[in-house]
Amino acid sequence: MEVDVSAGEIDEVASLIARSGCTVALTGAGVSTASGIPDFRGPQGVWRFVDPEKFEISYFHQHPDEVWDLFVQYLLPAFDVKPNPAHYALAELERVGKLCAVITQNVDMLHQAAGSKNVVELHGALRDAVCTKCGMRYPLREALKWRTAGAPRCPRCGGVLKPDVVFFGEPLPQDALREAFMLAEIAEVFLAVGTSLAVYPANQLPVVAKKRGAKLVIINADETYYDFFADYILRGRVEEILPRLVEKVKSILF
Ligand code: CNA
Repeated sequence: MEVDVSAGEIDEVASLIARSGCTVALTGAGVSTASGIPDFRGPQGVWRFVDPEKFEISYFHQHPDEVWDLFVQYLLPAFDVKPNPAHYALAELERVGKLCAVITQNVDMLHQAAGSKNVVELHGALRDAVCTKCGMRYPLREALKWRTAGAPRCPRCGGVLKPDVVFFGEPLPQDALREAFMLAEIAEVFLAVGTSLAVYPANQLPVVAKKRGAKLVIINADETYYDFFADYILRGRVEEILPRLVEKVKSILF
């Protein structure tokens, strides 16, 4: 992995952002690896250890106890982690009026913890657990207390609870999806940050943005599925690149 993005590349992208009326960021699991949450497809990602099929919604319904155990093992660390410089840099970019929104595929809520206000959560969040039978919602932390092993059950009807995140094969929350595509349409600069851009339909957002005239900037440690489509590729660690980029934007503005 190359980590040395040149000052010239940072300057060019910073000046685009400083001049743009609306920059939008799409983030993925790579934004949170520096906080200690593994991604899915990176070199140390969860797919090295777990068959992705186990995060299919049909698999969850057949084997809820096994999936909850995996979930606790791999995604629960997300409860006790803190935002890293990448999250803080995006929050700062919004604070200085140069980021319209963060659209995130992450479920860890770290953008909000870092101070970002306009966050669109495309794949749900580790906030609630929802009953698959009666639809009742409970704070996920509470639900975890009721569980010894396997899946927690609904105290009201005994149904299996499901973490309120989007599994493969499930529809995305419609409001979030609509808002995300609307943002992609109005973006003048679109940053795809810490995402492999493998997952549909999130990976169509940069395509829509670019077709509508936005400059597409990909910031990621490894190649992504849409590198061929980008105007700029900043290859390296987001927690290093984003703070540099945002400092440069501020130095242009103020
Ligand atoms: P992904 O497919 O795992 O891709 C992550 C990308 O980030 C990879 O290309 C990595 O090379 C890259 N990467 C990892 N660390 C860094 C870093 N420090 N700096 C720069 N690049 C880095 O994940 P996507 O987000 O693209 O896929 C979408 C899935 C992942 C969504 O459904 C998420 O819910 C899911 N996910 C979320 C979390 C989270 O909430 N933190 C964790 C794991 C998976």
